[in-house]
Amino acid sequence: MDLTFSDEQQMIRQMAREFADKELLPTAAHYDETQEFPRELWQKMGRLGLMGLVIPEEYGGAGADTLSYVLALEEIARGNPALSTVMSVNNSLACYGTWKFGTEEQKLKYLVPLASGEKLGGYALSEPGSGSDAVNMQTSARREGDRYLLNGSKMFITSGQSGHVFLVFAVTNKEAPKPADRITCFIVEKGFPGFKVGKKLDKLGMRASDTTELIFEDCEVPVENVLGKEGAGFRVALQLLDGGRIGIATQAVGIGQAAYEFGLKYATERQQFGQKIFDFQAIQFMLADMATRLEASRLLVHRAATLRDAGQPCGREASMAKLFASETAMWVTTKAVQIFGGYGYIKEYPVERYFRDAKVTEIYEGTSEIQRMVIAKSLLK
Ligand code: COS
Repeated sequence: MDLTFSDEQQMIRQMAREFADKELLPTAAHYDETQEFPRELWQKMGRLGLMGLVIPEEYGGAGADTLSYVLALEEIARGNPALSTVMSVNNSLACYGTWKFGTEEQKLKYLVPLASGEKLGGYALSEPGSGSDAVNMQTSARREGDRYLLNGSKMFITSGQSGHVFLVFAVTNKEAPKPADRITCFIVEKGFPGFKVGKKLDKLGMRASDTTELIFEDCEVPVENVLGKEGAGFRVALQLLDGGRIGIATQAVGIGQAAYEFGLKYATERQQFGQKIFDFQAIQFMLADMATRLEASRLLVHRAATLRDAGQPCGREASMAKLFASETAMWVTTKAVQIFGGYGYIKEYPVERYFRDAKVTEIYEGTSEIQRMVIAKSLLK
């Protein structure tokens, strides 16, 4: 029983759950195998309002709250984790960033199509030489008249191939004494002259979501496409990651939940030594720990989302949720593979895929080590 959720929140979760059961679970293995982006499924998600859940309806979104968003995102992650990456990046970073920091013109031009699912958005912060140390980026932007010229490259960009619009961070003033003041955020369309998509990366997991390098060679970006103020880009990046990390934590819960459910079902079917393996206490204890750790992760996610809905700072809680939920997802999927034994190690069964998909939740939008740094820093405040 969900005593804490409103009717609307439960309705949104139910809608996402039905979509995941009907359309995502049966097809996820296929898209993992082919590494093909499920364009039609993404379009359906757009029509269901899942690509701009917290964005007001006047800007093409569903006008829901963050708690509804995480309830829906968990279901999508359970069905197809790669599509939950696409959903999370579009919602938490591209849409939320344009809504929070954009001008009215930027919202009408970019947010409306991104939130309604007509176009797909991405977030380009990391570079080949700067991941955790994001402020040390090399991509530069120099102003020439009414445009900026961007030069450099971005790495590990979700939806690099299938996406249309990206929030790109670049150094505009490398002399600024504080490194954070050197960076500006730009809204960059794929069609802008000098924008090139690099090679698609062959990943361990999340294979239905394309990840690429982006290359900028005197890429022409109009001055009206600066998002927020010049020199404020690094703060924009970190503020967006606070929300993004709630999304990744949610995704980790969905991945873990799927692996747990498959493990539980298998344990009640598989016979060894003349009984169901669930009847062995070793397996029961594994499943009990899996269920408990998942519930704890979920509560951390819901707490971070609730704080955000209340307009309170939630950076620390987002980092705690991401740290705990991603390490839980890795632990739970490892146990799920163990319950399946040899069958857990082959592609005919889904748990090896969730195990592979889980790993990146400990890495992207801030590694577990970065989350611990953020949390540790907050302890002294
Ligand atoms: N929201 C808004 N502003 C923030 C912020 C947040 N969550 N965190 C820090 N800031 C501000 C700081 O207040 C500071 O501004 P002032 O100088 O005006 O006070 C500025 O940003 C820079 O802060 P600082 O230099 O202290 O950086 P931090 O120590 O806060 O952050 C880490 C350093 C390493 C934690 C940060 O760079 C980080 O999160 N790195 C990981 C990046 C990442 O997740 N990469 C993956 C990319 S997406 S796949």
